[in-house]
Amino acid sequence: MMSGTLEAIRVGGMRDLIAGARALIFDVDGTLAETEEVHRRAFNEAFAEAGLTWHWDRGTYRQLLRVAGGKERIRAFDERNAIPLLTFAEIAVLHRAKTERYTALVASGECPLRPGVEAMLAGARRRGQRLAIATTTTRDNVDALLSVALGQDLASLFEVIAAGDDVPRKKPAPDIYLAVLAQLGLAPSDCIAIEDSGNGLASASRAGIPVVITRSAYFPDDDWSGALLVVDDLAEIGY
Ligand code: XBP
Ligand code: MG
Repeated sequence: MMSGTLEAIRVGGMRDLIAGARALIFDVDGTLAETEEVHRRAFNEAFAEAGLTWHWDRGTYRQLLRVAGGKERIRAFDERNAIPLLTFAEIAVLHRAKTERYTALVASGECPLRPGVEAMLAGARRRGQRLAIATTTTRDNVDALLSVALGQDLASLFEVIAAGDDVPRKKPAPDIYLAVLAQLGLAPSDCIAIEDSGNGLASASRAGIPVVITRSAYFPDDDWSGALLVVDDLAEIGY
């Protein structure tokens, strides 16, 4: 049998499995939209506004993305200096400025949804599947993206949104997914997580949730061991 036919059968079988889940739990950055270039721009504009000489190019940002969470990322970068420049409190102020910049950029339409996302959400609504979000990013960023890229109607479909500092430990720790499961009142096996990064795969997997990976610009080839399915984008699954 041609490999293409096998591939079509495999993805088709997974489509039914995904459609049969009681809830779909979406990551945000890199999954709903390719947001990380806008995050990177917002970080750099906040650094300049604060009078810092820091500038994160794509290569530096790709390395720093291994650290989930903007505040934690800034601290990891600052700690490369023999004597870090910023206190935790100063990092928090800088990160709030970055978030304001990011939400303004998202509001101007900088982050369209990735292919297949809207169709998957509409399909979930038709099937009566519950929807949730489990993300490392800041809640303000989620609200900005959902309202601009999805509109209030589809945004209101997300019954549970767990974000950023809602939990003590960010991805790859399972905390954010465990928080979503608790709020949904569902078992891990009732759900499917949709993620774009190795940190996200580890976080959902440690919570016992099967994971579909939609590869993103900053994470084209992480270690996807243990993923249920890996696609280039959700349009491949097709709803
Ligand atoms: C991705 C992250 C976030 C963003 C930046 O989140 O790790 O830190 O890069 O957003 P996810 P903040 O893929 O889990 O959606 O600066 O608000 O953290
Ligand atoms: Mg992500």
